[in-house]
Amino acid sequence: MQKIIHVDMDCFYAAVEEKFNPSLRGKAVGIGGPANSRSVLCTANYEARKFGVHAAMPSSQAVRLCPHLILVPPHFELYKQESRKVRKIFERFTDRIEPLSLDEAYLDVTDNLNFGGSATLIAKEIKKQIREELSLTASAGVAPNKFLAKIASDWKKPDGLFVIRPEHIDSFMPSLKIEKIYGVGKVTAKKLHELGLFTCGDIQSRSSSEMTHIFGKRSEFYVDLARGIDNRVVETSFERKSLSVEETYSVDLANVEQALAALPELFEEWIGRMERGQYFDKLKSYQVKIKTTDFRQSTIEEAKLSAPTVKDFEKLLRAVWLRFDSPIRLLGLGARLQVAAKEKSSSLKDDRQLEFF
Ligand code: TTP
Ligand code: MG
Repeated sequence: MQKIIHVDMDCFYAAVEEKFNPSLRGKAVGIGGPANSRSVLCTANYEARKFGVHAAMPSSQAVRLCPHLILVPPHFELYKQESRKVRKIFERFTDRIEPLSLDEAYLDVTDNLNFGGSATLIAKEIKKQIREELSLTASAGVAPNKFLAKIASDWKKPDGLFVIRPEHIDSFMPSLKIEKIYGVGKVTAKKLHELGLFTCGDIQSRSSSEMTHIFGKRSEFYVDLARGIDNRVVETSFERKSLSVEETYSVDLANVEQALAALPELFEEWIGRMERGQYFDKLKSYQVKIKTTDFRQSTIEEAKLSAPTVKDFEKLLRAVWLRFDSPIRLLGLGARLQVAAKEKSSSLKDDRQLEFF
């Protein structure tokens, strides 16, 4: 039986800003550009969330909901620095750590026999050290697998600790909403609702052939998750080889001008993810991909070791456009990253590896 802790920092970027600027404490804070820009929030503190403000919301809308909201531009270097300190604390308890982003990681503490072998006591101690040494709060989930540990860390946010014991899984799962299942996004959830599936219990009650019909090849994985079973291991040596974002447009981009106009929004998303994952240090090249309305596709790539600008992407887009010079339905931006020589084969049951161009 594995013992997994999932730790997720509370309103991480906002909490770091409050830490270094105490005048923000107790006030509603959003991290993002000014309300008169087209910026969206990276996150908001819990004070602001009371007004319905949340991550990915346009700053302009956030200020309408919460007029006294203080908008702070993001300082990624600061978040990285605090993230590294959190990681150092984790390393006191295990070397089996899988970071998911700057503020979130799985820890496999199965082999840590201190604290009487109690993962719950380890989680308490981790939270305590983060609070005392870094003046930040984290929420932790303790469970026999990654899926349940992640659900648990979210259960009592902020500053929460929630434990799902093996003997409680069978009673815990049936009422759990399908939206909580790993990999089920808004679109899938909507489809499942239309089929009358709202909870993990609903999934459990359907026959396996019905579920195969719905989920296809990944059916077994999802049905297992709905029963609280997850055999994925904590991947300490996971290394991303590339990072891409792409968009399929409901209205085709008819000419290069329209494609260029669509580029900044994708660029924002791409750069945000590159920053959050600290991937610029490992950049080898950047790419633009297009797919035409008649499904021809092409990718153009340029070597670069420092962060490309939106202008750099524009240049590539103009160049790749000439290959077909016809309307496109899909535009993608990507990066190829350096990987260390030693590589471990990793489980395919992880969406992050299906994302490459
Ligand atoms: P989350 O853990 O999703 O959010 P959070 O830590 O701000 O709040 P919570 O207490 O609910 O965990 O994301 C971690 C950080 O990642 C967050 O502080 C900012 C950044 N982020 C973005 O930049 N854009 C986004 O859309 C999201 C969801 C997060
Ligand atoms: Mg968080």
